[in-house]
Order: sequence, then C-alpha cells, then structure tokens
Amino acid sequence: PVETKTIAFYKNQVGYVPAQKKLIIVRTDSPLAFTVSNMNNGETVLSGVTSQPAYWSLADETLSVADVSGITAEGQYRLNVADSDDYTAFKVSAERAEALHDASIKAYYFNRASAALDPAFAGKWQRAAGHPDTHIINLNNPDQPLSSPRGWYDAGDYNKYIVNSGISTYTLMRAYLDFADFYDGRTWNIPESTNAQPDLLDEVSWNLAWMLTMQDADGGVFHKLTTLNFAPDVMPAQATAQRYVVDKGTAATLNFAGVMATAARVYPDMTNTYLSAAEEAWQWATSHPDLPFANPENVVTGEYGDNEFNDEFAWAATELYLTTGNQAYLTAMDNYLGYPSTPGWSNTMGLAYLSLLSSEGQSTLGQPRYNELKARFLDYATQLAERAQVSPLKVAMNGNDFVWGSNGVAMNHAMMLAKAYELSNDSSYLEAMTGLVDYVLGKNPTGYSFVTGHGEQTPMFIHHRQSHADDIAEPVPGFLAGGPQNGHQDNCNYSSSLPATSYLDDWCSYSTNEVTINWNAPLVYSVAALLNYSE
Ligand code: G3I
Ligand code: 9MR
Repeated sequence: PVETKTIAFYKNQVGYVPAQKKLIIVRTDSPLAFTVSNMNNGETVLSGVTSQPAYWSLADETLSVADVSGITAEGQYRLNVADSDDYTAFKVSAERAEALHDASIKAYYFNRASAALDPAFAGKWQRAAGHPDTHIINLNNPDQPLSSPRGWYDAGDYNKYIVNSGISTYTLMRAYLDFADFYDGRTWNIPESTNAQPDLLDEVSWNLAWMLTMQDADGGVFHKLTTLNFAPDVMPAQATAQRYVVDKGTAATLNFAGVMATAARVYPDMTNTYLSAAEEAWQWATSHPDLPFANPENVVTGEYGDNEFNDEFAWAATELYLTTGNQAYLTAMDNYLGYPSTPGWSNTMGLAYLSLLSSEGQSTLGQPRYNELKARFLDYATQLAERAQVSPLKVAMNGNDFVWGSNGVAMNHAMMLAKAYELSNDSSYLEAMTGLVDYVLGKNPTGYSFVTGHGEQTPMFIHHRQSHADDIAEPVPGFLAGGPQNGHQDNCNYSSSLPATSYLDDWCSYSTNEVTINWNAPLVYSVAALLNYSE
C-alpha cells in the first residue's frame, strides 16, 4: 500500500431510474464533502459527505459512497467533491434505462441463426443469413440426418447448446410472466413487431422452434448442435463447416422439459405441442437419470458439462407440476427440491423457486407449502442483500462470484433479489438489485459499462464473431460482456490479476469479453424489474 491512487468515481453510466436508490462510489482514503448541482441551471440540489471509506480486497481499492438518492427529478447532474477539481456527471432518466432494456432483448434478434438481418431492423449491422441447419449429421448415427434450423447462436460462437439455451429461454419467459403489462405492446423493431403477439414472445418462439427439433424420437434431447471445432472469425454466412448433433444426456433433456412445460403455460395456442414434448423428455430422463455429457474426442466446442442432476430434476418436475397439476410431478418435485441458490447454466434449482413463488405457484401450491418455500427463498435473498450492505462497493458480489461470466452471475443475483422484493416489499432487496444493475452499467472499478453501446465507456472489442468480422467499428449493441475474473483461461495480456479488475476489452479475451444469451437474459429481467418496481 505505498501507492496513493487519485480520486475516481464509479457510477451507473446509462442513467439512474428516478424511483430507485442512487449510489456513486468514490475512490478515496478519507470521507469527502460533496455537492450535486443540476447541470441545466447550475443550482445545487444536494450536499452531503461520503461514507467512511472501506477497503475492497477484490480490487485492492479503498472506497467511499456518495448517496444521491434524494435526487428524483430526471436530468443531468454533476457531483463535485470538496477541495478537488475532480467531479463526475450523471443522469437520472427512465428513458435511458428503457432504451437499454430494449437493446438487451434486441440482442437476441442479432444472434438469430438461419436468418438474414434486414437493414430495416438491423441497421448497419445487417447481414446475410447463415447456418440454415437443414442438414445436420447425428454424430452417433450418420445415416439419419436431421433438420434443426433457427434458434439463437449461443454467444460469440455460432453453436447452439440446449442447456444454455434453456435457461436463457426460461428467463425471458419469466420476464414475460412477471411483467406482462410491461411487455404487452412493447416493441423493439424486429420483423414480427407488426403482428399481434408481444415482441418478447416472438423472440422466444424463434428459439423454442429450434429446441423442439433437438428432441429425438425416443424423447431424449441432444446436448448441442455444433461444428467439430470453433468457427474461424468470419460472418455467419461464411462459417459453413458441417454441423452435428451430439449425444443425448440427462441435463439437456430435463432442461428441455423445464422450458417446454413453461412454454405450455406461456403460449396457449401451443400448449399441446410443448407439453407433450416436455412429458416425453421427462419420461426419457427418468429412464436415463444419470447420463452426463462430455465432449466426444473429436469435438472441442463448448462443453457445458454437468454431472449433478438433482437441480434439473427439481426444476423440470416443478414446471410439469405447475402446468399439469399432476401429483406424480409433485412427488418428484418434493424428492428433488433443495435450497434455493442463484441460477446459472449448470444450476437450475433457483428457477424452480422462481416459478413456485410466482402466480403459477401461488395458485397451485397449498398455503403451508408456499409459505415454507417463500421463507427459504427470502433467507437466501437476505444473504445476498447483506453481502451488498457490507460490500465497500455496495454490490452483492463476493470472491466466489468472479468466475467466467461474472456479469451474468451479477444479473442472476439481481433476478433473485427482484423476486424477493416482489414477495416481501422489503426495500433492502430492491436496493441490492439496483446496486447490481448499476454495477454492470459502470459502478465498478474497471471504468466500463459492460453493455455494448450503452454508457460512456463500453466494450468495443467483444469476443463476438459477427462484431469482429463485420468491418463496423461499433460492436452489435445491447450485449453484456462476460466481465472481470482472474482465471485468464485465454492467456491474454491482463494488466490486473485481481478478480474484480481482471477484464480486457479485447477480442483475445474470451474469458472476460465474450457475450452469451444466458448472461443477457437476466439483464433483460433485472432492467424490467428496475423499471417496474419502486419503493
Ligand atoms: O466446476 C469447477 C469448480 O469445481 C471449480 O471450483 C471452479 C474454479 O474455477 O471451476 C469450475 O469450473 C468452471 C466451469 O465453467 C463451471 O463453472 C471453469 O473454471 C470455467 O472455465 C468454466 O467456464 C465456462 C466456459 O464456457 C468454459 O467451459 C463458462 O461457465 C461458460 O459460460 C462458457 O461458455 C462458453 C461456451 O463454452 C461456448 N460458447 C461461449 C460461452 C461463453 O464464453
Ligand atoms: O471463440 C471461442 C469462444 O466462443 C469460446 O467461448 C472459447 C472457450 O471455449 O473458445 C474460443 O475459441 C478459442 C479456442 O478455444 C482456442 N483457440 C482460440 C479460439 C478463439 O479465437
């Protein structure tokens, strides 16, 4: 600790939502008096002193907090600290948060497989169609090719992985179920915007259509549709290597069952199709209850391997129970349901709780069971909220959270906190959720707002093949970069080895600067919550 760092400000660079908590982090060794003025007329609107600074080991910085929540009028403001020329400007604007929300869901349109992106919808990111996926070889049964078009590319790569697709698809349907009024009539200029269905449901349908094709005749579901090696850094239309479906497995099949059973509730016109797909998948999984996926020798693409299936059984059983009311599924759910935790591609236990505690669950579970699950859920959310309260950065992230996709972890924590707030009206959950959204939008020590195109300093060189190969300076907008973590699995040249500051805005850095559908989905959910809830 010889080095004295200068003052720095970490803030939400997109704009604070008027009704929410507003914190600006000041890097300083001692508390500072501050004033906030309205940039429109120069009037001072708030003054105060930052909190007692605290040391954050994950970034090796000493941080203090300026609470500017008292400002609720939309506008542009400037925060000045005493005895210093340093200042920061910030915005209070629901409109900017709404634009961010719409961009983060529009990102799925930009990642559609088997579709040309028309300039009317994609603007300068227009592109030719890639990956028709009408002739896919089954690696285990080459004589039986299949057609498996549409769906979203997983990430910066062009493959389609059931496990990761499933959690993303569920999360977006959850957003619809929880904020239907917000989504009814809300459009973001996609080809289906003029039809009668909400854009969110149109976008999700694109992926459900693909997922259905991944179910084999016996009910089992292929783990992924992939090339043998990752594609070179070219546009979709130029990435023409043969694609394969690879091995059926327990995780993919149960994940598929959970998604399809949920879709049966969300799309009344399609209930029979989705529900029978879900029930056939469930049957297959009960006779193959322990079949983990691992890459075959000649396949090196994303593995999404998992060998712990209780959470997938719990989630699939839950959704099937909620959709059918069938007691056999309730029994299975009781067998497998453990304690809640933050969801991720390999851990779906939290998703079961989100459904059970939402309107579907309230109307299906008896009161005693509902209350018990709710208490468990709020216990978990309380741990997250306490984590935020003791954090010098006021963010519910601890050392274990800085893994590959740490920003996705942040947004999944935020989604859990949003549900906890909905269930309890306890503002500590809402504040912790807001703090996490602020965190990915710039209230962090890297200086980045991590959503492409939204903020003052945003990722320009995401590990996203389209963005890298398209000769357009700006990356495709609305994507959440993976975020800091110090695994350095790509061996790029990082200037920090600390968990919260190991981030590189470079194509090289697929371990911190790739984007994926499963990190954007809880961002969509959380920003919707931010716009819909207020204390
Ligand atoms: O399971 C171990 C755990 O036991 C250990 O304590 C921990 C310590 O680091 O590591 C855990 O394994 C991690 C694994 O994810 C499971 O969480 C690995 O370190 C970590 O490298 C691995 O990262 C995954 C990465 O693929 C590499 O497989 C990410 O979660 C996953 O989001 C990412 O997904 C990729 C796809 O493969 C391909 N498409 C792009 C996508 C995003 O980058
Ligand atoms: O581009 C690939 C990215 O989408 C994956 O998430 C990542 C991890 O599996 O792998 C990337 O591909 C790299 C490969 O693993 C190693 N050689 C360099 C590739 C990136 O240019």
